[in-house]
Amino acid sequence: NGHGSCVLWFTGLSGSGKSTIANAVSAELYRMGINEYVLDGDNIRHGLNGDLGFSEADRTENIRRIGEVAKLFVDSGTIVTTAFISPFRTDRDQVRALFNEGDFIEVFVDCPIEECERRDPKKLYAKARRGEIKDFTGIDSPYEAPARPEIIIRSDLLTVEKAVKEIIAFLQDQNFI
Ligand code: GGZ
Repeated sequence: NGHGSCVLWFTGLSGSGKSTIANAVSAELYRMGINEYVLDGDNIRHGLNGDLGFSEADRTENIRRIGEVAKLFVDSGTIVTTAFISPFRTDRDQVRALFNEGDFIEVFVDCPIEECERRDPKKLYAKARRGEIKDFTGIDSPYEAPARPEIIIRSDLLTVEKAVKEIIAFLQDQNFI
């Protein structure tokens, strides 16, 4: 139906709003009649990557597999959105290298950790602070912010609607839709 395919690769801290914004973008693409799909923890970490935890090596393998799956979706003509912390720059860059120039769109959901921790929807930051979760991103495991993301969403300053508009405008500007 006459649109291009690409991956919108969301990256950011737990609680930054990646999944919320990714799902809202996908819902809007669906309304526009575009083939879209969301990869997130619900359909990947519980299934394909159910054998992986949160060590550095497991996160790297998590992201590698998700990159390969995203590539299959892009090959099938789908606009795929992914919502994973993907904390390591080299892992994200290796995924980028799987795609044609321009087809990997890194969306940095930039939210100060203080705000993520204040939201703490699943009370995971509180658990990490109490030492009940080890290797929690931003607490005792690193997050490497992208150096040159295609899109930066300050999710503490923008509504979800405004974030969606900005991302859809980017896709239109790049002639994907
Ligand atoms: C970070 C963790 C951890 C640790 C469980 N560190 O807010 P959430 O719950 O829904 O999102 C987090 C999710 C992160 O999984 P990802 O696959 O996105 O991570 S990565 O890209 O780094 O592989 C959080 C939950 O899993 N969670 N333990 N230790 N987040």
